[in-house]
Amino acid sequence: MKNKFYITTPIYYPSAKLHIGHAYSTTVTDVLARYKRLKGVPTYFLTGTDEHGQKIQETAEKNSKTPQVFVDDIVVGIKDLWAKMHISYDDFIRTTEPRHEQRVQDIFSQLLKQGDIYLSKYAGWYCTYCESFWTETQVGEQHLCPDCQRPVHLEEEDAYFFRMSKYADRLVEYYEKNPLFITPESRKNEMLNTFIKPGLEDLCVSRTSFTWGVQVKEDPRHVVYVWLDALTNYITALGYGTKEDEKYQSFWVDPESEIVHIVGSDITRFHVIYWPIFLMALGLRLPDRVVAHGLLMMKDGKMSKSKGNVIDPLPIIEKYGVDTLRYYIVRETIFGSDGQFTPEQFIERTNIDLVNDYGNLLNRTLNMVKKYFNGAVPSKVSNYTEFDDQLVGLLEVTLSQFENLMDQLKVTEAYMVVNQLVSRANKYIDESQPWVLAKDPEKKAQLETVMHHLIDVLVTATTLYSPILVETAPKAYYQLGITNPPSFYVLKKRDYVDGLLNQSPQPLFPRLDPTLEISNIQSMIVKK
Ligand code: ME8
Repeated sequence: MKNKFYITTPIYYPSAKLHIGHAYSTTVTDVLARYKRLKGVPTYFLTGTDEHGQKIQETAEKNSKTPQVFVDDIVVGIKDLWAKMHISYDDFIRTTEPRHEQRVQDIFSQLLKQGDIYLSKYAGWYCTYCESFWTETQVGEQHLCPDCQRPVHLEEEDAYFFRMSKYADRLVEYYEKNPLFITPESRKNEMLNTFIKPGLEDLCVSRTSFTWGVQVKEDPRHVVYVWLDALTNYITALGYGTKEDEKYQSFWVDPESEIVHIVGSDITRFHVIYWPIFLMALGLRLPDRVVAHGLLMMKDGKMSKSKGNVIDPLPIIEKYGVDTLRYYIVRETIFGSDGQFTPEQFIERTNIDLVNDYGNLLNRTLNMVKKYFNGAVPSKVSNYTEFDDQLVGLLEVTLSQFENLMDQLKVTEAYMVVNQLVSRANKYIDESQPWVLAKDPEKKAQLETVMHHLIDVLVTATTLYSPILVETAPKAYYQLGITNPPSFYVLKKRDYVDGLLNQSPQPLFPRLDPTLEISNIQSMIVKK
């Protein structure tokens, strides 16, 4: 296991307000970054915005703003959303910042000089919305963009190209030597079969039909086409190519740093083909992992502003709290698969996992510790029953399984393991029947054991949930009497429980009334 961690989200287009899909990638990335910090691993978390391109230029014009003013306004909203969602990024890169633009110009110059980039003509089917050229086969007889299904049009212009094919063999070799580079596995096969085996086409890396981009120094009619501009953010943000490049040295160059890009399945191709090839051409190290997660759909298909079925995260957060949304994002859909957002599932997930299981366990336990022991948690004790043994055994297993799964970036599965521990502890209360033990003075030690183990489970669950439940975990720690939340290391040693004094129990999550809340959430869907 490497001893440093660099994790990134895609940099989003500030062409409109972000929706729950963008919040999805950013939240999962945040949870992974917080988990690594909990383990004491030096971590750097980057997010940002991809601000150039024809679509932004056109949208700004429609709004009677200059592109810069237009993106500045949107970015304020994006940063506000991330603040409300407690996204703990270390840096927010904007591709219009000089620290990025200057490096993109240098990179373009280097690649041009060394012959990887050449001038030619581009003719192809172009989708303005996706800013992508497509081949004849991809657009089909109806000439529709394979991504967004909008009509495409033929375009020809002078353009610079990157010689992709030159690096194809080295790329395949990298895939073979690094089996975890692309996950899930199915995406790797898709890349190999759809794009690489048929022969990698050279990539257009400049445009002359619009001006909102990084200018090519050697040929100022051209601006750098978005993907070469966008992908390089992952190194320019660290200070690549400057004198102040400590972060770049530490988190990119150092082989002890694990580099992970979290992306949606819609942009996997750019991250696992073009990005590693650009890096090879620049003679730089390649990332360790590109994790392609699935897309969150609505009942009527893909979420899109033009369809009018987008969920804005803000009203959800305001009404139900940020932790409920963060938890739903991580837990509802297996990370990697496509998912569907429905109000019904959102409410059910909240009520079952957070209200009934975790919240209730805390409440029941603290009420009993208060009633039987005046709020003071009984200190370490011996086991009396098979249920004690089973719970303690499960607690140990949970810690190691959780760590193992999180380190493999299997976030949803990792939290399923925590849920199982919490459910088991609720069952343990029913099996141990503390209210019966409390009636018999001879069973006092046994009752102490039960309370001790329950608190142990609660501290563990709270700590493991803490990367997700950023607002609730401090409240739970307070009620548990913990002033210094344990690190993952302390948790594994399990030497924090003695002598805690619990505070009065307060419900962590209010139960949601399905009939009321389903229509409430439905009214939050942003119509056209
Ligand atoms: O593609 N479900 O930006 P973008 C889950 N600027 N995730 C979703 C989603 C959904 N329904 N919709 C969007 C771009 N996302 C480029 C990226 S990176 C160098 C440049 C998330 O604003 C998901 O991560 O269109 C997807 O890949 C990304 O937002 C696309 O964001």
